[in-house]
Amino acid sequence: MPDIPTKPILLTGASGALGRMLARNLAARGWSLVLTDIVPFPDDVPPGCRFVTADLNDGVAILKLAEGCGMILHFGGVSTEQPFEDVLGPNIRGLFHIYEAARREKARVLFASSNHSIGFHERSEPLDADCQFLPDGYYGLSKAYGELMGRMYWFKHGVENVNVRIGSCFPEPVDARMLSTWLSYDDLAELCAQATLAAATESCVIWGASANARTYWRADSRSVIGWLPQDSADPFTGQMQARVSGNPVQERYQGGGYTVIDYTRATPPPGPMFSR
Ligand code: 15L
Repeated sequence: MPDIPTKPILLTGASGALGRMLARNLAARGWSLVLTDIVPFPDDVPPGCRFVTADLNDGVAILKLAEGCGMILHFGGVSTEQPFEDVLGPNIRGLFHIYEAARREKARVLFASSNHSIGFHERSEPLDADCQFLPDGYYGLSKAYGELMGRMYWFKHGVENVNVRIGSCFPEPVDARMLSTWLSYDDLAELCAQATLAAATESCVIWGASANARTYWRADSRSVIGWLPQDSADPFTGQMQARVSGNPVQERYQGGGYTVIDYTRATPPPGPMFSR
């Protein structure tokens, strides 16, 4: 398996925390990257990369950026819970532009999905990647839509896609929930590299979490790309296990703090919605 892709990679959301880390990591492997974001790239552009400012709402700009690329690492768009109207353009229309570009270029897509597409599953309920979507807000709903769009483009147009349901990708876990959901930067970078280099992926879903003993998540398609996380939140258990919110709704569900944003129920539902 060659370890340098034959075609350049388009990385969206390049100016965000994960985009900057991936740009640095993948460029250091000698990869050629087209970086894009709606805001300027805050660092020096790494060797072998070029940066172009673009809005995901602009379909023509996205088609142009993707020209000649064999892979789109899609980290762009709204990355936290926001009002519906703010999510709509970047995450719904923008994703359509990404998939149309992939279709034209015969490129593969890695979609940075999120645990918030399934955030209203109970923490006590271990999930396989084929579980029901249970979004915990407009952001999570846009991620469920993104995964489904990938499925549609695979079956209808043969566009391969790897949907990474990211838990919490930060330099270190910062609370007790992240002892279950944490994904290290190195594990994410390796996942992106292997998703790019894999011979074939079809349309698949991988839990984006390191090897955490307290994980909520089980079976997924990681073997399709040969990815095995090397890091773990376990060494942070002592420091983090007492860092809980005290909010029973937040502590009940996998999506944590996102589940209680604009939460208006007087009483929570009785038990797990789906038993798997
Ligand atoms: C996400 O999807 C967000 O992008 C990130 O900022 C975190 O909030 C993360 O989920 C999480 O659930 O910890």
